[in-house]
Order: sequence, then structure tokens, then C-alpha cells
Amino acid sequence: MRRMALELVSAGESHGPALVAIVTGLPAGLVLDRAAIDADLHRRQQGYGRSPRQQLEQDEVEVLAGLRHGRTLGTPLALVVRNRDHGNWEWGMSPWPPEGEPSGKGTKAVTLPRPGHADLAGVQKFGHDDIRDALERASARHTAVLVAACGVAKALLRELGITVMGSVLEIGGEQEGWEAAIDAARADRDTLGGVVEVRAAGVFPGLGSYATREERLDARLASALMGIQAVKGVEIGDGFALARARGSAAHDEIEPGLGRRSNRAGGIEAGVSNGEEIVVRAAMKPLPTLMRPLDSVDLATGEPAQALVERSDTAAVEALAVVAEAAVAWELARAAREKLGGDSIGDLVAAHRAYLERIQWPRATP
Ligand code: EPS
Repeated sequence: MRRMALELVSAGESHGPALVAIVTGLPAGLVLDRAAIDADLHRRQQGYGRSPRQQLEQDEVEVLAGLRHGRTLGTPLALVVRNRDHGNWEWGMSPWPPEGEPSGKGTKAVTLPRPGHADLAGVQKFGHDDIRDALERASARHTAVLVAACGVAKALLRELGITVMGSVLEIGGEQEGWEAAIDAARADRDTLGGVVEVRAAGVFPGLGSYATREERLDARLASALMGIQAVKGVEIGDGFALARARGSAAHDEIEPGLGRRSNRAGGIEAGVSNGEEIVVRAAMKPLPTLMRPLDSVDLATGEPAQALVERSDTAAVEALAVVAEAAVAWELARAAREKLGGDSIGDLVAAHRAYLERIQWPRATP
């Protein structure tokens, strides 16, 4: 583990006792705002078309280590988001062999894989007999603790004047008024996907590098977004539209003072931030748990059957906007940490100031 590198590991099943995350590589002295992290957790739970599960959960962050009196210690930070719903799954999701008679949810093995979910690949890959052993971790419930952990990244970025914001561009093909589309899909016992956009303002030039694939900021953002459940497409800047444009209409001309006339590159050239706003988009497929199930096969008998029907969301695109915002913040904070180093937040901010002075940024207005 590289000490100055921001790293995140997480664990947790959707209906297990809790979701946990450990963040390493944080500078000391970073002030965390519990209310800001909880506000993001709350935002992630909102949105039209979410499952009744969200009325049950009231996600809030708990910190077990690495923080004292609201300031990071420069040591591993341990975060927890509890699953209130676990109370209904105590037998079914007991970490240890359960005692007593089976009761509550999750007591029967699931053998009906849902097309589009982790169910089939999960049992094939890991040799599970019960699809629940795969689906619980594959669930997007896990994004709750990622949003909490990325709240820490946002706090770091704020020290550097960087803000990140996600928003929904479309749901079910509708660019506005998507509530009716969600209502219609729900009435048909169907689901919807959509597109979200994340913009990061205040990003200085020089995050990421063209030196290696691993360092390219665009590759890292694409990986972070593609790593979110149900994301099937990612676009940086004008993305796919650039493939249809001529070179003369595809790039962002440079003006005296080093400003740009446009931002088709989405703030990244050659894998390096160029000081313009970072603009990325992610496409989410419709969720695979349908109340009118798709054709599948019962893994217990090999016979045709209908896929598993389980409580789920009709659409979770609004939640994706918050999760994608968190993922982008994480990658930007990681890249900033690599660029600026520092054991304490004061060191990091001083390095930032010295670097901006060297490149004379913000650029002088002509
Ligand atoms: C999910 C299935 C649903 C979603 C869940 C993701 O879970 P449940 O069946 O418990 O309602 O609600 O998302 C969350 C719980 C959450 O907090 O985002 C899935 O299969 O991915």
C-alpha cells in the first residue's frame, strides 16, 4: 500500500448487518462534516421510482477509526453504514450459522437467475448453490458506503477549490417529466434506465498523466463510472459525437491567456486535466429485477422458469447521479493527492498554491 495514495476498500451485503469502508492515504487534519456526508447519503436515497426499501433505511455514516474531533488523523479511516433492513433478515443473512428455526426473509435458496443481474455468472463463478450468495454483494445497496467514503474525497477537493456535481439528463428516454414514464413502467411491472452527467469545476491543469494507461485521468474516470452497478456506457466530453465531427470542429482552440473557446474534450486532453470543467456522462441500463419476470431457467431442475421476482426499484437513475458524482470526486481526489502529496492538509494546500503559482493559474484574463 503506497502511503500517499488514496485507497478504498469496502465490504457489505445488501441485507447483511452493515456496509463498511476503509480509506487509506488521507492527509492529517482534513476536517470532515458529518452533516454533509449524511446529506449525500440522503440524496442517494431520494429519487422517483425507488423501492420501498428506502423508506426503511435512513442511511447515516458512523466512523470507527481515523478521525478525532472531526479531523482526520492521517491514519486509516473506517466507516460504517448500517442496514436497518437486516432486522428482517437476521436468520437469512446471519454471518454465522444461524440458530433456531428459519424465520424472516432469505431462508429459501434462490435458484431463478435474473437476466442482467449477477445471479447466473455469480453462481457459476463462485460455485454457490444459492443465488443469494452472489446477488447480495452485487446489489447497488453497496453504493451507500461508497458515497460516504467519497464524501471524504469531496472534503479534500473543497480545500483545493474543486466542486463536483452530478445530475440526471434523461430517464427512460425522457429529458424532462420522467415521473410519468416511471409511473407507466411501474404499472407495466417494468423498469427504466437513463443517463447522468457529472461536472467538476475548479479542476486545475495537470491531474492525471499521459505517461501510462493507469495514470490517464479519463481512463480512471471511465473505470470508476463503469464500476457502478448497471452502468453500460461512459462518455468524456463530447465523447461519441466527436467520432462524427471533423478535426476542425472537434478540438478546443487555445486563446491568449490560455483559455479555450469550447470544451469538447470535457476538460481532459491526453489523459490530463486541462483546467476546463470536467464533463463526463454515464448510461445506466434498466434494472434487471422485473415484477413481470423475464424467461430464465430454474438452476435446481434445468427446466424453463420465470426469473426471480424480488422487491426492487423501477428506476434508480437519480441515485446514480449521486453515486457517479461520488465516484468522480474520488478519482479527482486520488489524482490530486498523487500530484500534491503532503502528510497534512496544510502541506497539500501549500503544494497546491506553489504549483498554481508556477503555472500562473488561474490564468490571467487577456
Ligand atoms: C438492489 C435491489 C433493491 C434496491 C437496492 C439495490 O434492494 P431491496 O430488494 O432490498 O429493495 O433497493 O438498493 C438499495 C437498497 C439502496 O440502498 O440503494 C439491487 O439488487 O441492486
